[in-house]
Amino acid sequence: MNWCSKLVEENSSHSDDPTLTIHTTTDTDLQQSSPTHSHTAKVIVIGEATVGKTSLITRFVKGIFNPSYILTIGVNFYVQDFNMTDKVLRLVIWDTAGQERFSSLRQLYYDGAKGAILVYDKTNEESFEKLGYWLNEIKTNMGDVPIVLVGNKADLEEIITFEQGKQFALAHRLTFLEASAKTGHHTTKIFDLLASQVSNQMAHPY
Ligand SMILES: Nc1nc2c(ncn2[C@@H]2O[C@H](COP(=O)(O)OP(=O)(O)OP(=O)(O)O)[C@@H](O)[C@H]2O)c(=O)[nH]1
Ligand SMILES: [Mg+2]
Repeated sequence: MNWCSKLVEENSSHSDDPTLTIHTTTDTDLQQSSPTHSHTAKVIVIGEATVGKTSLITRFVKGIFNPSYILTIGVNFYVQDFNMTDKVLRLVIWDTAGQERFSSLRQLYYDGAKGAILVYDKTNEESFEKLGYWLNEIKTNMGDVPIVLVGNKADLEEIITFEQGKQFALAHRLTFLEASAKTGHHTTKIFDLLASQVSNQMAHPY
């Protein structure tokens, strides 16, 4: 499966709520980018603050890594097209804020989402222990959607082992990958897998 590497565009549009900054893509940009796309689905990237959600997305869509921490305020979103065998699937990827102060926006994150990337940080035990909480949030608010579990920061000395991540994934029937936004390890694969699972689910919803 290939994916179109072009990030369509990230424009800012501000709502009245100062905590909610949504980066949007104009209709014209979308049409110019891929007039043939046949399906669109919203997916979310979720998990504790600082686990690397924004870094994984920007590594994937822009091919860059920023070592500084710039917290996500509210939500950002990105658009990416995936060439499936029979169609082009457009994923609108919502980059959510992990910090607790943005929890009032959570419902907005979940509404209408068709899949999730659930991220923890291999060097941060608490981010792994909170996975059950996030999984419950996803299942309660989104139902039985495809979920890819990602143990990020695989380039650093680990606290959470591959085996621990795998056991959690097996217990909850999740797809599992370890990745590094810094080196790019598995970053494309994460999104390809989710796109493929979302596409299958859309074709066979029951
Ligand atoms: N070494 C290393 N650092 C990483 C990796 N991914 C992210 N980081 C760093 O971890 C910090 C937090 O990354 P972000 O991507 O901003 O984290 P986030 O999950 O989006 O955080 P919130 O927006 O607050 O929810 C930044 O300093 C990143 O540079 C990685 O794979 N390896
Ligand atoms: Mg972020």
